[in-house]
Parts: sequence; C-alpha cells; structure tokens
Amino acid sequence: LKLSARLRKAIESGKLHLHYQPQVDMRSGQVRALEALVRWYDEEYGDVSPVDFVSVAEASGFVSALGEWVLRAACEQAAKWRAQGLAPMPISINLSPVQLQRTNIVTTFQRVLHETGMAPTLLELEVTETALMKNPEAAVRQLDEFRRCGVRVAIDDFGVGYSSLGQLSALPVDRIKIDRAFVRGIGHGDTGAIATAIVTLANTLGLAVIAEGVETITQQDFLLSLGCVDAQGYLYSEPLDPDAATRLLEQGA
Ligand code: G
Ligand code: G
Ligand code: MN
Ligand code: NA
Repeated sequence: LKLSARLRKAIESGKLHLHYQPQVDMRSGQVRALEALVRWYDEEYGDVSPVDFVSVAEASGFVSALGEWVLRAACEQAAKWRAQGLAPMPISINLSPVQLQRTNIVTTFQRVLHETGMAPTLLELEVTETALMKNPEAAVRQLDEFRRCGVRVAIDDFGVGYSSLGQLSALPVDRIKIDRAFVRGIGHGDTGAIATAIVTLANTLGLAVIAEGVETITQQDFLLSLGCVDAQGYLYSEPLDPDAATRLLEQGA
C-alpha cells in the first residue's frame, strides 16, 4: 500500500500519537505550556517524520482530517489531565497552511473543543508566515474568528518567511516563535543580531515572543538579556510521550 493510503488508514483508526514539548519560563524553568507534535510509526515504513507525512496529507487532500485528529487527541489528553486534578496547561498545536484555506475550520474546531470540554483560552494555534502570506484574506479572517472565541495564535518559525513589518502588524496574532535557525548559532559565532531584531519587533508590535531550539545555557542567557523569557528546546526537554508529559505535570501539581 502506498504511504498516503497507509496514512489515511492510520488517521481513521487512530494509530497516530502525540508527543508534548514543554515551553518554559527560562527564569524559573517552570512549564507554561506544551506544544503537541504528531508522531507516526508505520509497520512497513517505520517512523515517518511529520515533515514528510504532513506534506503527503496535504497533497492527498486529507490534511484537515489529520489536523482534526491532532486537535481532538490533544483536547482528549487535556481532559484526562483535568480528570486527574492537574492544573490546566495551555496546549499549542501546529496548523498546516492548507487547513486555513478550508473555510469551515473555525466551526469544526469549535465543535471539537465543545465535545471535549476544552477551554478555547487553553488552545494556541501555530501557523507559519507562509501560511499567512499565501491566502491572506481567508487566513486572516479565520484567525480573527479564532481569536474572538479566545483561541490564541502564534507565528511559527518566525524570521524565515520574509513578511514585511507592515504585513506583520496587520496579522491577527498573539505571539511569534523565533525560528531555531536564529538561536542555533548563538554562542557558536553568531552575534544573535537576528534574534535581537525579532525580540525588538515583537516588543514594538506588542506581541509575546518565544524562542525555539534553545540547547545551551549561553543561548538561554543571551535571550534572557534581550527580555525574551519563554523558550522551548532540548536544554529543557525533548518532546515527551503522554506518560512522561503526565509525570512532568504531576511534579508541578
Ligand atoms: O516534531 P518534529 O521536529 O519532528 O516536527 C517536524 C515538523 O513537523 C515541525 O515543523 C512541526 O511544526 C511539524 N508538525 C509536527 N506536528 C504537527 C502537526 O500536528 N501538524 C502539522 N501541520 N505539523 C506538525
Ligand atoms: O516547526 P516547529 O517549531 O513546530 O518544530 C518543532 C520541532 O522542533 C519539534 O518536532 C522538535 O523535535 C524540534 N525541536 C524542539 N526543540 C529542539 C531543539 O532544541 N533543537 C532542535 N534541533 N530541534 C528541536
Ligand atoms: Mn511549532
Ligand atoms: Na518552529
């Protein structure tokens, strides 16, 4: 069977998994949110990276089904944590640009939130700059609608998509995630000029900011010196399977 057919089956039969990577306050190490990241192990193909299978789903016309599965799985996990009495933890999920071109995404997502008892204010959607530049009117309108019902929006991989300052200021977003390409070199010959500029830009536009791919104390301290306090990266934690994520949340309870 072709990869796309196997993927479609995996979605239908719930054979995908979510891992959760902590987003921490670098000053205290406290976990502030979790990013859900989809994983797929196929018996024939082995571990397939989401980089590959998300594009297959996009090309084969079922990325919305994949995205809805991811949302539902994240919300169901949150419901389990709630039932265990753990403190509410915001969850970020990644949206494919193709999902934002579908006009019924807001209604679909609202239905899933309702069915799983998930508070919209605990959900953040990560979208890339390119998603917002491709079909700006439709994307902007839907993201506006999400934000009106309390869902937060972040621009993922920020800095690699060349959006202009003017475009950025018009976007309905709450925060930007500094792409790890601009964090990686800090302490390894990179002056951090781009990261500095992105933090300044976020401050200017009144947006929150989070750094991705923080792997060293040098990178952490540099970002903190800029006033960027939130981060994600291997220095704190890899993406965790649900059991490990549960243990982490239990420690904080
Ligand atoms: O987790 P990992 O580093 O393997 O992720 C690789 C890429 O796959 C990242 O760009 C990430 O944003 C993307 N990705 C992970 N999970 C999802 C998901 O649920 N939906 C979409 N659209 N992309 C995802
Ligand atoms: O594009 P997006 O930000 O959604 O990608 C998230 C992916 O980044 C996760 O799948 C995760 O595996 C990867 N990632 C998270 N932290 C680090 C890190 O510190 N270094 C590197 N190289 N990758 C990371
Ligand atoms: Mn992301
Ligand atoms: Na990213």
